[in-house]
Formats: sequence, structure tokens, C-alpha cells
Amino acid sequence: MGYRKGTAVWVEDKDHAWVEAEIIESSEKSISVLTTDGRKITTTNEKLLPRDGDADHGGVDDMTKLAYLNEPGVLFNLAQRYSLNEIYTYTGSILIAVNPFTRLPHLYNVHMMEQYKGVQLGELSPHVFAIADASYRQVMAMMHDRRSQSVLVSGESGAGKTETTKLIMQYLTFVGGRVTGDFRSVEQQVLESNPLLEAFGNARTVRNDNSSRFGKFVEIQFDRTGRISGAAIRTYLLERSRVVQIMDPERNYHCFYQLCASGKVNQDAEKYKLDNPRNFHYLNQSKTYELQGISSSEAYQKTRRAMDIVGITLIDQEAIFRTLAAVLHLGNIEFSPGEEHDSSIIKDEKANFHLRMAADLFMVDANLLFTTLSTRTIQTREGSIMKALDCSAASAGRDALAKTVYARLFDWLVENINKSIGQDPDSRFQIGVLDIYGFECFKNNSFEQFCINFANEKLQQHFNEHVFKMEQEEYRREEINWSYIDFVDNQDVLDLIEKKPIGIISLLDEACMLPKSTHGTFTTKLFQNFQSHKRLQKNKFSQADFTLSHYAGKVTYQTELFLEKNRDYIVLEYQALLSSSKCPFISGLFGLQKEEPSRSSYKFSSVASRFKQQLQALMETLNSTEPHYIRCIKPSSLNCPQMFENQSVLHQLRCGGVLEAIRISLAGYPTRRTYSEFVDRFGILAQEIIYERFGEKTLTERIIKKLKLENFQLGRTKVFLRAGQIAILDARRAEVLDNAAKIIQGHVRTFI
Ligand code: AD9
Ligand code: MG
Repeated sequence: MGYRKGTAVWVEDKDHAWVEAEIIESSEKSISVLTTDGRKITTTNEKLLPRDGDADHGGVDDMTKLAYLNEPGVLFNLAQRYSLNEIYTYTGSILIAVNPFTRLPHLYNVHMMEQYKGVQLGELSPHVFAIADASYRQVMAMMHDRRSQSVLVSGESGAGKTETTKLIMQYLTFVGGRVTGDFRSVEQQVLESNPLLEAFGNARTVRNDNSSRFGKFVEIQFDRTGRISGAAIRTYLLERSRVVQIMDPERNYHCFYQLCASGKVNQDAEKYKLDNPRNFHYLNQSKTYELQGISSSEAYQKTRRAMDIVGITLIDQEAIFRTLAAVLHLGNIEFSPGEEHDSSIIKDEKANFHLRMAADLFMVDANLLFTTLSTRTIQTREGSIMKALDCSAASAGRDALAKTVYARLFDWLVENINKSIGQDPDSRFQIGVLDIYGFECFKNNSFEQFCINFANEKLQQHFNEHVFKMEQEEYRREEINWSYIDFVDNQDVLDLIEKKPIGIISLLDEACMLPKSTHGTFTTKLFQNFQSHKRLQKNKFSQADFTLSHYAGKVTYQTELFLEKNRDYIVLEYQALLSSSKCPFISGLFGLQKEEPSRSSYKFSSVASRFKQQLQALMETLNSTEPHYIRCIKPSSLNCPQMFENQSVLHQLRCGGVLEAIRISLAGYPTRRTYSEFVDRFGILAQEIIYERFGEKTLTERIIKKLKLENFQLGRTKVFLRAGQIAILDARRAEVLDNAAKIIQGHVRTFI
């Protein structure tokens, strides 16, 4: 299409993704544009997209109101709004939330919650409360045809998922709470579960000072009158390695630092000999001990208070912190080579002190702790024999023990929060809120990224199906014909990952069970089975890598640690040691009820397969609900307010499926205008009829027919146009306005 001089366009740009420009000259071969920052660029048609020259500077609160629903239009609309502190924008029914990185108290106070109560989505400015209210209202409205609701919050690390989730919970407890003032009301308990789980499951990472290292689905239950009557929390894939290994400037889980700083509050730190975090191997691998703007001792008090409210008894609280202290002392047990070949002894008096402290705090026998760490029992045909472990094996065992204890402790917390809040067996409907890690693609991607991206593929499928369905519903409501053409389906990646008996997870499990397998044999087998799968690629430089083409882009996975990370051993010696504890809390964590009968000395259980089952259960739950989507965006990699990095935001819009949703909509009739909006803008194209007594629908039809457009449909209240049609209308409108201006100028000249 040739461009008229002066046409407003977007032009592609290396640094800023897209910049605003106007056409200066356009010929068959090349096009020259002038950018708004004064650069003259010669470019080609492929690098240009149409821009709405009349766009409002405040932006639009719903992307579907954009004249041109294209990538730069979406991006600049967000940027424009963000600069005005408008952090929320809709794309149809999806809410996009751009992290402000600064407190905006006026947005979240009680007055604001009151305002959004019972108001239709879209009537007020976009807001997380509007989505929460929509889910609550839909649940209340459908008394006969009740359907549970879910709010799915996603985005990359630091994008604001957890904060958004908390705001949703705050809103739901506001509209569904009782006015009792009860310290331990269900809604208080629901709210306080957040700081509690954050203390044990969040940590400082390079991306976020309060990064959630687990996924979470909170189901809030309501009774028939719409009051909160219970809640259930499910968690996913806690990052265990962090307990024993951290890198500067990251930190271990918050609770460890809180405990070390508890000295100002009570005698815990002193009693447990935890004077300074700098003395503990599990904490001093990184030199970051403090968080900006946060006092660890105050945080400790908050955690204790949350425990009180949630209903964890003082006896259990004592046991929890004692267990944490034991883990820290455990980490300081160092070994040196023993006299016998490949054996180990406690390194020195200091290490011995920590061994005794750990044993004391775990309330187990110190000798048994030492034997457990320094030997391993092997089952042979002749019976069991005890084998000594060398120093590195003993240290690895120590770390494995610490990780197991911590993971069990975390599971205990979740289980007990659930017990304490209580499930309402008569609950008629639920609202589930999902706060789960977004798609990840780093320089090095390991097993964790594989699992996380697998989860995202699952959610993406759910999302696509939903967006697709919503589109269809809109067309049905407007009574127009529409058959769907093209829709990218990611079922093939999901099959590649999870299909039985041959998929990545099955092959990995098999490799974990066969004694001679390595990550090398695993990848070889993978490529043998999927020789020319279009979603799977080899890496030219490393045979142990594989690349998956995910919906959000390609990710290369390094498989070195895949087997090790997928194996979740339950070493029987650990089990025996800790179930012998005199502390009922600790022996309970390792009680028999957890263990299924097993013949070997350890039992292989696959982390990936368990995660797959959890995801399956989650998807089943979600499929029975009506979903609401919130996409969080991190506008600045420096976590600073008022910074907006175009390239990164675009990437996130792509990963979050926002661009895909727009693409789905583009494949149909993306431009929708109510008849009055259409006539307002384009009435000028048919002045001869505009003053006749036609209804707006007829006027719209006349205008479109006059211009000989074919790709449109007339709905009940709106006109639907295929992509590209509005550009033709705009070009005609510009011509008419131009001519009118010339005529006026001519008149003025004649007049002078
Ligand atoms: V991670 O994947 O768990 O690492 P999240 O959960 O996406 O990540 P989080 O909610 O923790 O990010 O937000 C990161 C930080 O952004 C918060 O600690 C706040 O400082 C900041 N933030 C996020 N949302 C808001 C908001 N609505 N208002 C003000 C916010 N600050
Ligand atoms: Mg989080």
C-alpha cells in the first residue's frame, strides 16, 4: 500500500523497538519517514505499522479501543499510561498491571474498595479490585448455575504477582468478611497466611528482594450468603537448593535472618547460639544479610504474630524455630578425612560443637547424627553392610538432610495453615487465586526452568482456549457469523514434555532409575526418539543440551544436573534419625505416615512426575472455574519507578500471551466500534447522508458500502471490521479533511 505524505506510522527501531514517525515520501521501492525526535529514516514497508495520528495523549484504558491494535500501539499505550501513574490497563477482559515500584496508597485504601464494590467491569478505571469484584459478583449472581472462579496472576520475577495476589485477597476478605473484629477470624487467617508463607518461602534474589520461591494456589471458600467460610492453600515446587547454597547478592529464606535477629525480641537467638548470621555457612556464602528498608527483628515479630493468628501453637512455634536453628548448625558441621580409606571424621572442635548443637536442637543422639552423616547402609544379597563416606559425600549428605528437613517443615506449615483456617465442606463456591512463576529464559537454564516453563505451557494452553472462547462469545452476543481460522496450539510441546510412555519427563525418570544412565545418555535417547520434532532442537556446541521452542520463544536447557535434581531420595537413615527425635514435632515431620513401604534403602521419587501430577490436578480445578487473567509487567530491570524499557516490556507481553491474545483477535474482526463511535469518526465520509434520518447502524452500513469495503460485519450494537480496514477508512478521512482544509484556505485567500 502506498502511503500518503503525512500519514502517521510506527517505525521499527533497534533500541526502542518502535518509534513514532510520519511519512515524508513513499514510492514503490522505498519510504522515507521523519521520526518525532527529528530523525529522517529510509525504510521499507515491512518495518512500518499504521499509527493513530489522532490518539489521545492519556491513552486508552482498554487496548481494544485502540484504532490500531498492533504491537507498538499496545506498547505505547502502556507507556503513556504508566507515565501518568495509570498502572492498570485492560485488553478486553485481561488486566495488565505494570509494576509501579513505589507505594501508591491512594489506589488501595478502603475508599477505593468501596468504590469498586458491585460495579461492572469497565465502568471505572481498570483496577485489580475490579477483577476481584467481577469474580466475586459472578459467583454471587449465579446462585442456580454456580460456577467457581479463578484469578490467574502471572508475570516474570519481580513483576508484582505476589503483591497483586495479596490485593485480590484483601479485596475478597473486604467484601466477604464478617464485621466481628475477631483476631482469629477466617479472613484474618487467610490474610496472615501470606506473611507467614513469605517468611519461609521467599528470599532475596537478583531480581526481587522478596522473591517467592514456590508457586501458590489459594482457594477461598464462601458460604451461601457470600461470606468467607474457609480456605485451602496448595503450593508447588519449593526451591530446596537455596537452603544450602546461595550466591552473592542473594539470600537464604527470610526466616533464617529473622531468627538470628530475634535477640532483641526474646531469647531465641541466644538460646539457640545464633548470635550472628555471618557465622553460618548456609548464610555466609553470600555477603548480603540485610534487606533495604526492612528490619529483620521487626520481620521476626510479624512472623510470630502471623503464626499466632493463623493458629500455630506456641509449642509448635518453638519447635519450628528450633528446627531452623538446627539446620543452621547442621550446615556448620565440617568433615576431614578419617584414618580409614575414604572415611570422614568431624573436622575440629568447632565443627564438633555444631554437631552437638544440631543434635541437641533436633533432640536426637549426637553419635547417631554423626553416623548418619558419615556412613551409608547398603543392602546386599548377604544382608546390609555399612559403608563409610568420604568428606565430600558426607558434606553432600549433610546438605541433603538440611534440604529434606526444610522442605518437610514448609509442607508442615502449609498443611497446618490449612487445618487451622479450616475447610468448609458445605462451601458452594470458591475463588482460587494463582500466584505462579512466569516463563523463564536465562543464560543457563536447568531443571527448575524446565519445570517452570512446562507449567507455563499448560497455563498458556488454558489461556488460549479461554481467549478464543471469549472471542466466540462476543461474536455470538452480537449475532454475527464467524468461523475461526487459525489458532496456534501448543499441544505438541506439551505432548513432547509429558506424554507417556515417551516424552521428556518419562525419559528422564527412566534415566534416573537405570543405574548406568547419565545426562548424556538421557539426551541421546531424547533425540533418538524425537528425531525431527519441530519443537525440539540439538545444540551444535553441546551434546548434553536441548532446545525447546516454547510458545514464548526458544529455551536451551543444560541437562548436567537434570538427573540429580529430578531424584527425590528419601534416605532411610535420615528417616530413622529424625523419627527417633524426642521432639514430637520433628519426629512427626518424619513420621511413618509419610512413608510408603519400600524394599531398597532409598526410594526414588521423581520431582518432575510429581509436579506433572500437581499441575494436572490444578488444571482440572481451573477447568471447572471461570478464569480471570492478570498479566503483571516489570517495566524496569533496575526496579525503579517511572522507567519503562520498551524491548523488555514487549518480550513480557509476548511471554504472557498478551500479544498472542491480540493475534487471536486479529484473526477475526479485531476492530469493534459501537455504531455511534463509528459515525462520529467517519460520518464525514458520507456527508450527503449524514443529516438524513437514518439510524446509526444504517449510516454505518452506508458509509462502509460507499467505500466499497467488504471485510466487515454488522452486529447488534457494534460494527466489526477485519484488520486493515480501519487504515483505509482513516486514509480516506485524512484526504477529505485535507481537501476541506485546502478549500477553506482557498476561501480565506480569495477573501483576503
Ligand atoms: V517473584 O516471581 O515472586 O520473584 P513477583 O511476585 O512477581 O516476583 P512481587 O509481587 O514480589 O513480584 O513484587 C516485587 C516488588 O515490586 C514488591 O516488593 C514491591 O516493592 C513492588 N510492587 C509490586 N506491585 C506493586 C504495587 N501494586 N504497588 C507498589 C509494588 N509496589
Ligand atoms: Mg512472588
